[in-house]
Amino acid sequence: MSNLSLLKNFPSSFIFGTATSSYQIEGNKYGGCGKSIWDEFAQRKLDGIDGLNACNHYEYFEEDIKLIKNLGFKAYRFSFSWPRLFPENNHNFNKEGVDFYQRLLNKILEHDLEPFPTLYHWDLPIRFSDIEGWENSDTCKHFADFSYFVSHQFGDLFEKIATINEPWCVSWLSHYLGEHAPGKKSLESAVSTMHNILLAHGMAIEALNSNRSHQVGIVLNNQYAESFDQKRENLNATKLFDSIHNRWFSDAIFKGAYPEIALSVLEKYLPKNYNHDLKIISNPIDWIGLNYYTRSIVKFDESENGINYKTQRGSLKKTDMDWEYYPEGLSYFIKRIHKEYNDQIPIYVTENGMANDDKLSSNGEVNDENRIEFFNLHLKEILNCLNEGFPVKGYFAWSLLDNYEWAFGYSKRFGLVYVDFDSFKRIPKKSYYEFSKHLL
Ligand code: IFM
Repeated sequence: MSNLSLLKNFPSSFIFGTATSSYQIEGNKYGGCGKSIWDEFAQRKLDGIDGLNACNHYEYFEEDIKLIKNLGFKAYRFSFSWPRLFPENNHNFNKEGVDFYQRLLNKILEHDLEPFPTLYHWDLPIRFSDIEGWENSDTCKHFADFSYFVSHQFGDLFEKIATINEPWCVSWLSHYLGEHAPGKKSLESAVSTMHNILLAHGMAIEALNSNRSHQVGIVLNNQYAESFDQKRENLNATKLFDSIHNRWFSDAIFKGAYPEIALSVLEKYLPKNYNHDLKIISNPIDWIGLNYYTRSIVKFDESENGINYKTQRGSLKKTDMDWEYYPEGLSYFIKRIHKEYNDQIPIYVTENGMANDDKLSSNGEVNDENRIEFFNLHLKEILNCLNEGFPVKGYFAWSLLDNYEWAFGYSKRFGLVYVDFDSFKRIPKKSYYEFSKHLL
């Protein structure tokens, strides 16, 4: 049986926290929240299973912050909901929404936790669909205004802030693979979004810092790319996958350029002035967030559009998402960021965790041994990185609560805390107690 006794070996300055996002937990039927692209996508593609109630964090947030404190954690990563703050249009803010985040931030600080807000975790207000959402660079300008607003309203209550959560999901997963809102399946749409979401990030840095000085970061989801075998065609396919999934975003942010191998296929869909935008995209950041979950096995697969690869799962132990446990990938990316991109940048593992088929037992407990094993394996990798001198500064478990897992609705449980979605009762799982046992 695994345990988390390795937690005692982390330096006291290391920040343990947990992460959530607005649409996944708040419940958009509360507090005057407006509709987002996810509400529309849920009606169209997910049989109406949406975030209307989610975990009702809007009403239960005080209990949730106490749960984080009682874990022994030091930080809370959450996101601001753009449609909650601007439900109707881009000019009139929702006072209830502003009050909510004010109360939330005050509660976080009252419990001596560090807030780690994110400006965008996928709930784009539905009105932007009229202008094709992130495919239109006007959305970037509106996002910069929104960023300024957040800094102006709440900027005295936090130091660090992330602009975008997982730009690959916002673009490729949502506009090429069609699995997330808005559910498009077009290479052209995906590439416009891959560029604009980064432009929005760069413009947000300027907007935030024009109000006051912040420590700004961005959160990238890196997925380890393993070639199916050593055949040249599969090795090349793996490089293409890596450059679209991972390097596109990190090269642009740190080097102000897109990787050649991805450009050879995607450049024709980029706007003419993309090199000019890359100067904004590569505005300096103060920290980088790394979300890490799994690896993909990559094979050559010829396609007319040049995306000549397909991915498959390997034979390693899997989570309830059918994602393989591959902890080695986490230290691989920590080292890669440090060695290939920026040896000064503080690295935060802003998400890591697993879906497990958790069941509430008759005595009211949730025994999620698998999750303890998963955390232990990944934390071991981080500890090794720390011992080798890599600047990893924090680790955020995904997630505090079981919540709305996007296209999977409420069927996948990622929480340290079990949620009964009818009564909103919160029940800490065994993994929760395992963290608190060693951290408190
Ligand atoms: O639930 C998501 C989260 O919103 C973004 N990162 C991955 C998590 C698990 O799929």
